[in-house]
Amino acid sequence: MTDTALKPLVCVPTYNERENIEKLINRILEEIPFADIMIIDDGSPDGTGGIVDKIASNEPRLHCIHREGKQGLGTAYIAAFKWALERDYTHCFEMDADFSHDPKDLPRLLEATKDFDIAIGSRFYAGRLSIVNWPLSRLILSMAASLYVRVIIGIPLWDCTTGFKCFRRKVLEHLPLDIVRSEGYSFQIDLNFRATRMGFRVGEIPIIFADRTEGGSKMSKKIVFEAIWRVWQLRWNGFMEDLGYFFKGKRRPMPGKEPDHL
Ligand SMILES: Nc1nc2c(ncn2[C@@H]2O[C@H](COP(=O)(O)OP(=O)(O)OP(=O)(O)O)[C@@H](O)[C@H]2O)c(=O)[nH]1
Ligand SMILES: [Mg+2]
Repeated sequence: MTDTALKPLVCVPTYNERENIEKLINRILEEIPFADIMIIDDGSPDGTGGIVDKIASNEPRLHCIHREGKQGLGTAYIAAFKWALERDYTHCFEMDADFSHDPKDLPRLLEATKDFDIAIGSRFYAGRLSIVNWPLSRLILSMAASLYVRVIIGIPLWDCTTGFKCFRRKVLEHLPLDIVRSEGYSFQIDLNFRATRMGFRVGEIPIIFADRTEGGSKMSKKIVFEAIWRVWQLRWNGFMEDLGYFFKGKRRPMPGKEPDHL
């Protein structure tokens, strides 16, 4: 897809990714040269932010938000989305810096937003695994998380926690970014839940996901526990919202049924 009317922003949160960042920036710009990149660095002690600034001084497509201290993925993405909404970007990607997400898939996800409002890179679409090198424990955790989310809040997605996504601008304009508080896995679940309830079409595009080879994981027990209880909070919020619709005699938008209602 090389439509000149498209102006995507690839948002990449970083914390200690010095081994990956330069290579990743180059690969993204190779695959999707008409996109800009926004790195959101939380004061990485390994100097990732400084490396980005150095590259950005000669690369106008590269931008960086520097934040003080590790503040989590959720607020990092929200800062980047708000920055994009103040400008004329047509799409925003979410992407990890550790090469788990292949830059080659960026054009495929963008293409998929012709049919969907959010295209998500799915690691186990229709039950088919496409994961390279991941420890069995991580695989089970991720699949179990998606099943748990499907059962409790009923999002019709195979992979609810993936962090490789492309949003059409319209979605970000309507999501209540100021009230989303989720940080890790639950940030992905939260946005998927809110977007599907608003009637946006969320589509899964199979991708091959590889474990990181450089740098260390930031996955923690805190992130897992946050996801477990946040799902119940989302379900409760959804229930209260439905009660509101019921008493007002209104119908809430059906996922994918009224894509142009907003
Ligand atoms: N800005 C910012 N980036 C973060 C933070 N935590 C993680 N990241 C980045 O978010 C992306 C995903 O983090 P990972 O450590 O790969 O976490 P993960 O993918 O859940 O775990 P692994 O499978 O072990 O890699 C990477 O680009 C990280 O550098 C944070 O608190 N702030
Ligand atoms: Mg990772």
